[in-house]
Amino acid sequence: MYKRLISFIFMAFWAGLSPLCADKPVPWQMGFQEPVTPIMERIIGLHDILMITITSIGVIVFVLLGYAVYKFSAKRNPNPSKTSHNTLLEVVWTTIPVLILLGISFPTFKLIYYMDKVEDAELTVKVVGRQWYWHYSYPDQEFEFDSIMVPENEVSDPGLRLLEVDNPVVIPVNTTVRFLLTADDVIHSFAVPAFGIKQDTVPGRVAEIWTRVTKEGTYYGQCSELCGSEHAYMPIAVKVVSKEEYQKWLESAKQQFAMEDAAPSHHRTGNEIVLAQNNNARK
Ligand SMILES: [Cu+2]
Repeated sequence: MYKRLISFIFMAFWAGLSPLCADKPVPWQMGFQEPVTPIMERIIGLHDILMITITSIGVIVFVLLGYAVYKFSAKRNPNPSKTSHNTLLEVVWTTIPVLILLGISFPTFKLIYYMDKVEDAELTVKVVGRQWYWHYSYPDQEFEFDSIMVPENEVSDPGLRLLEVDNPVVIPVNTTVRFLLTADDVIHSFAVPAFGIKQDTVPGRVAEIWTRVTKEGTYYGQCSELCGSEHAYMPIAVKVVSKEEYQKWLESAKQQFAMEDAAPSHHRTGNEIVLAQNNNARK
């Protein structure tokens, strides 16, 4: 009953918060972003269980501590007991925490294995972290492109400062997508909170994660591994569209980004972005 009540409060909390925090962080946001993948839903479920567990333990310990401080103060208890061992008590206070940890480990491992296993993916997107932007390719479609941050003075919405990019990566809704992740220079990390994704991209290695987004929209994340001076200027934007729209986008993207032997890409370098920011700040 107690547990149900707490879960209800958490659910009400999420429900109340969700209209506020669709897709991107908002000022004074307290909880997670609204989950849009089965992985993130499960992460929040585990978080709620753990929150109940640690809060209960904290309350019990503090109440016991307060009780001991009051009851056994020098004034109220001038002749303290000389007891130094109590076998039963020691067995109990060792066993109970072990059981609690074991209880926590089951749902945790279940979730880790769930996140780890890519079920038959319908689409593969390769993600390469570079100082300081993301590079995406669609190996089955033979095109690739860079995704560069939009400078502060050009963002479409002030809330998207340091989040908006020129070319978001596009994936279809309700489709299992496999991301293959690597890096060209140093370790970066591909993280999108609403998807429950955070994976280091390591030069010379390929990591694999999956996602299945259940709601259309544009979702934002940031590189989450300190990767150099412009670490803060390589956001991730994922646009999730209907399957029909995705097909249309594929056609236009193939034209736009066809694996060009053409001139070096048009993108702004990290330094140019910082210069633009600084110029903007001076104005
Ligand atoms: Cu990075």
